[in-house]
Amino acid sequence: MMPPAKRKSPAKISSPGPADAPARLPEGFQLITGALSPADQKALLSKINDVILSAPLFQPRMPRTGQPFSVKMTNCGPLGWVSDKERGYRYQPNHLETGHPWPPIPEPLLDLWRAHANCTGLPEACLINHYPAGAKMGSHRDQDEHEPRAPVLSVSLGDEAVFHVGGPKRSDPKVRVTLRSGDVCLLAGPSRFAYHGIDRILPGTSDLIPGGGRINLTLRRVTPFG
Ligand SMILES: O=C(O)CCC(=O)C(=O)O
Ligand SMILES: [Mn+2]
Repeated sequence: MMPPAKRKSPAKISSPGPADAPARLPEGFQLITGALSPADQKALLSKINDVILSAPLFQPRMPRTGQPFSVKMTNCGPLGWVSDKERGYRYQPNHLETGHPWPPIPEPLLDLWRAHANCTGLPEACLINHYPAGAKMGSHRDQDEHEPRAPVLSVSLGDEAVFHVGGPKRSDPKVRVTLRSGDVCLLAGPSRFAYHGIDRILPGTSDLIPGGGRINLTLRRVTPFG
């Protein structure tokens, strides 16, 4: 007979979770696999490349320490999310380096928002993250926005990524999901302020982006509706 299994103490980050309580996707989190066809992904990537030509990717830095992120970022929309050593995390209407207003959000992204966000009003910011192989994004909550009724809608393009999502506390159990090119996910309802991040990129899993890598687009409403 097998000896009784030893009870493990719950890990801080666990996938799928302690043996007696498998972690579940948080309520309100939605993953829409294959939301964009390969042709739609190509068309969207071309529009994002146009955005990057007028609003170049920049290297964000952590508040206070000035440590660089491993992803580069830019934005489109009336507001863009930036971070630097001196002033920290914030939204602002101008590019961090050029000082120019961010270009408009491409229409296909607004169509995705209208189709899936399930809320009145439009997003004001689209953060564009570029992940080369080896880049990651630590666990965090998107909490610089002031309209909790609006979800964060995220679009993945290029190489696959291992995404984790947990609950409102950093110590809540986390579930890992592979995000593939063309997938859309939503942090909505109770999951809107859940901890989440990117553990790693899986190089060579997509040929959408010449030279590889991943682009993630997150649509956000920043100011309250109405
Ligand atoms: O790259 C992703 O899928 C997540 C990005 C993210 O969480 C963010 O930009 O706040
Ligand atoms: Mn986030």
